[in-house]
Amino acid sequence: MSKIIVLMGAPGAGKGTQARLLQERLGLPQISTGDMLRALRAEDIHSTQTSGKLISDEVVIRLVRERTEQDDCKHGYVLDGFPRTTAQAEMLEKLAAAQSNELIAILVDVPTEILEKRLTGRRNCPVCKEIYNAYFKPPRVDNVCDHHPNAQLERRSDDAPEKVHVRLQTYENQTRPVLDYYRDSGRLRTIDGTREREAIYKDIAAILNS
Ligand code: G5P
Ligand code: MG
Repeated sequence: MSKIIVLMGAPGAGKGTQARLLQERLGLPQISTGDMLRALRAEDIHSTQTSGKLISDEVVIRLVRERTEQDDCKHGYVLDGFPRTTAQAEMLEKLAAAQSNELIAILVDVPTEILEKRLTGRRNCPVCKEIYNAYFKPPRVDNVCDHHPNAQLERRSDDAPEKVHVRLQTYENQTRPVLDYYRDSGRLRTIDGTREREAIYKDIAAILNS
């Protein structure tokens, strides 16, 4: 039975960082609804993302359904940033059943005070998508990717301090109930997300092997 790994966690918890490692090392495709929505380059979606609020369930559910039908998802996949509402979680149950996939939810747990610095300090390489942090993981040369000397790092529009606040609140109001849902059905594993990324990866790999 293939696995659907649902990486849960507040904005800035490290879902994207860990999903990228799982993709590189285990070959499991990373399905990041945030990245997919940004790639659409649609003005209304972009402005909602920038505001820190959620895109409609209908749009996001359609994206996930279409993406998971592709061949590379046959042997499982990693969801990063989905589900974020109870309606999305219900849709995922149906999808998992139809695909005969087992679902494991892993919460990468990080306190709010740390999240704020992680988000406002975050910078991404536009070429390889490597994630840096001005405070915790700066590139060797200021604002330039270590792997792409011609690439200036970019900052997400929703990483501005006032947007970060809205995102954290949206998470509390709309995504917390999803955590409760997985916890109540005995499928939520929680790991301490305040450590180094390799230590966190090790815990995730151990959960997947158990
Ligand atoms: P996204 O794109 O899903 P968020 O807000 O959930 O955005 P975000 O900000 O992408 O989540 P992350 O992926 O959890 O955070 O974290 P990350 O990028 O890997 O790491 C964040 C920072 O922490 C970086 O600076 C990194 O260096 C540092 N860091 C990472 N790991 C570690 C570690 O182990 N140790 C240390 N010390 N530091 C670390 O969603 C964006 C928007 O898209 C829409 C919404 O509008 C949303 O606001 N959207 C959806 N709308 C509706 N439904 C959905 N399902 C939607 N999905 C996206
Ligand atoms: Mg992310």
